[in-house]
Amino acid sequence: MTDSNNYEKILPFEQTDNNDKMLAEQIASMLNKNNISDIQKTIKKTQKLMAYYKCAILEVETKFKVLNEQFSLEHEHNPIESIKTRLKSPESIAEKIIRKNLPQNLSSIEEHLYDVAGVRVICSFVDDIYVLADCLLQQDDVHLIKKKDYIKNPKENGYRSLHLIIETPIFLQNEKRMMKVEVQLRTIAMESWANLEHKLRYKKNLSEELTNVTSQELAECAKLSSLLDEKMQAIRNTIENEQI
Ligand code: 0O2
Repeated sequence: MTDSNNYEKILPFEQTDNNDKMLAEQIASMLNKNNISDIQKTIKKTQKLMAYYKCAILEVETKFKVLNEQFSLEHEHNPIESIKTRLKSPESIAEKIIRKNLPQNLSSIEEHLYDVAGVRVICSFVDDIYVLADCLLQQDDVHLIKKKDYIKNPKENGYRSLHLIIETPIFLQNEKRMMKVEVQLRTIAMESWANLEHKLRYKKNLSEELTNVTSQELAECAKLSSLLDEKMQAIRNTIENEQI
């Protein structure tokens, strides 16, 4: 699991050229290559692939920004509090490839890893999550690959979020390319719980006893966070029903 704070606003392309190169070199060095020319070719291909994922992130981020604007105009309400994006780190990509026992090459990343490009949408209310997800999935250039509803079915530790793996095109100079993007939709309460849980879980030097106590307390916090979401939604419904 990568640090939730890896989800950041992405920089304009011109500022990320060096980062891209480093990223591509790191990933290429993890793939099985024997000679310099092979390594150079792989670096170039990796750099390209990562740039495509960045483009896909931009496309999906824009789709949500457009929806937010439209809601603001038509319903005088912005469903989105903030959007965070992240490109999966080379370490995380390598860890997943090895853990899942997948072939260590670039096509394997494209074919089997669904979360290299990540877009996280943070909403004020639970209902908005489902409205936004529906609006996104209705778009004719968005194809749903997989949906995991951890809001209706929270994970055992209390983790909640709606996850969508989608495929959407990016349009290059002479090519249309379908790219996979993981979209996570959550409320502010879910985001704050997940960030704290992630930080605490990665404290490696806790005793077993403390780890157990902490897990129970985190589960309790998850229930409170869910209750908070329910109450905020109920208040909003009451106010909206009262409005003439
Ligand atoms: P990263 O790089 O941080 O995003 P799958 O991709 O389906 O093979 P997985 O990991 O079971 O594998 O998918 P799932 O359950 O949909 O989780 C994907 C992402 O959701 C995780 O990313 C986290 O960002 C988030 N997530 C899932 N469960 C938890 C949890 O219990 N706590 C927190 N804080 N976040 C969670 P990755 O893949 O771990 O890495």
